[in-house]
Amino acid sequence: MFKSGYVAIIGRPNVGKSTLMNNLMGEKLSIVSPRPQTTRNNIQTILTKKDFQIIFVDTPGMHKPKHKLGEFMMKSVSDSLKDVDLVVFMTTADGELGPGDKHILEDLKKVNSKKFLVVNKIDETKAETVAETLQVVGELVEFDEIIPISALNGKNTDKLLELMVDYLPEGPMYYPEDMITDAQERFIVSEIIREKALRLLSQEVPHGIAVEIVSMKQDKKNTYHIDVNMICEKDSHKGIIVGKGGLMMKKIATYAREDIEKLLGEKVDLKVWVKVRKEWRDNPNLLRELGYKMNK
Ligand SMILES: Nc1nc2c(ncn2[C@@H]2O[C@H](COP(=O)(O)OP(=O)(O)OP(=O)(O)O)[C@@H](O)[C@H]2O)c(=O)[nH]1
Ligand SMILES: [Mg+2]
Repeated sequence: MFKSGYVAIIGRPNVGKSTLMNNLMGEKLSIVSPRPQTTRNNIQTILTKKDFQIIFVDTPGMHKPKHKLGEFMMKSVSDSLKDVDLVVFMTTADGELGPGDKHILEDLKKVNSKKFLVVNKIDETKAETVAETLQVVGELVEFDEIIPISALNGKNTDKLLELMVDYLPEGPMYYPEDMITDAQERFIVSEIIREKALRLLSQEVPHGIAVEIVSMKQDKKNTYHIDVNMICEKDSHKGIIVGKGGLMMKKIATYAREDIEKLLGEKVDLKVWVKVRKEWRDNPNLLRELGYKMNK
């Protein structure tokens, strides 16, 4: 019997959702950083084996939106919960629940699909705290399975995958077997650049950054020439991104280029320009242009 279905991974920002999806895929397809609100779009990846196909949906961390971009992100999460076969609610073991988690759990009660509770980062938490968290959360919502894991070092993730397959319905192959994501190459490239900015820049600057691919072309030698705009919100932020003597910008571009070359398997010539677009996170037209489109 061939099984297939959609598995959405939801939870607060920074709990490790994207790390888990990458671990289950065995490939880095969703960007990861120590900063909350790294993921901004639903990222779909496809894991196909002999007897199953899972479509994972990595979602933005759930939070109270402070601007239109945040509203887009939260709409993406609620969209991900429609028509999925299984919802993985991920949290970390803090022993008690913050208001963020409580809010998500209330939403989760209304969801009809199967539900797993996954407590992540057990590599850095005491076993007692993990047990307390499992109990507190388990009392609020009924879960089909409860699994403590470490997405970072892969502890229990094989077990989690096995359980996911157990709960999947019989179904068709939705995507060709060699397809691992439905995301466009351009999108992944822009995300890689944003990830480097998130990791290398400090304070509030990285949250106000978007990356726009201006052009991406291959020459006769197969080298990719990629021109991008890095959008930020303030002139002062532009100064920080560029850095003294352009050093910060160079660092971001160098790290990004290395990853993009691995992704595309070809040499890459990457040019980045920094542009200021005041309050772009609240500007519907700019949001749309940058790919944060609210459908309906
Ligand atoms: N120690 C430890 N760190 C982890 C684990 N899983 C993820 N992390 C780290 O937690 C941070 C956040 O990971 P992400 O995967 O970006 O978290 P996320 O839930 O996707 O975050 P958003 O996209 O912002 O919602 C990164 O620094 C990861 O390396 C884990 O199992 N153990
Ligand atoms: Mg993420």
